[in-house]
Amino acid sequence: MNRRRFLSFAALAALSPRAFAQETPLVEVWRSPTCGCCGAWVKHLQENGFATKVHMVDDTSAMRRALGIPEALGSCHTAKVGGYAIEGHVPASDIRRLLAQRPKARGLAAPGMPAGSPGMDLPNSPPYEVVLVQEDGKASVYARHVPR
Ligand SMILES: [Cu+2]
Repeated sequence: MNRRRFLSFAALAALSPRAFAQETPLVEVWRSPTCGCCGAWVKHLQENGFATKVHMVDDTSAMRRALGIPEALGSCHTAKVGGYAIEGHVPASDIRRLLAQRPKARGLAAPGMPAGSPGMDLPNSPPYEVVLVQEDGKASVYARHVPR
């Protein structure tokens, strides 16, 4: 192996575990056993290349509080990925953008259970917003989605 070839091989070897981790981040989800739409959201994540680990709990509010998501922005399930909180039916594409941009924030939330969001699939739903929960707990619009 010549020197240049060796260097590029070494660079690849150094990079690849990280690249792999970025491609299949693990999303830890807390949901209740009776929540059907929660299961549909987990399936949406899996279909979009996320690894998932689901914890069944009777009440997700304790985890929501622990992750710093205000109750007013709450939804039916709470999740954690790459040091961020993900509350509710946030689309996988928003989570990918969050992990790529890594803003200083607590995480993302789709407050309530917006019709037309992943796992809440309903045709002809009105647009809904995903918010960025900032470090001080305030929310700003992160993405606006128009369900098809
Ligand atoms: Cu739901």
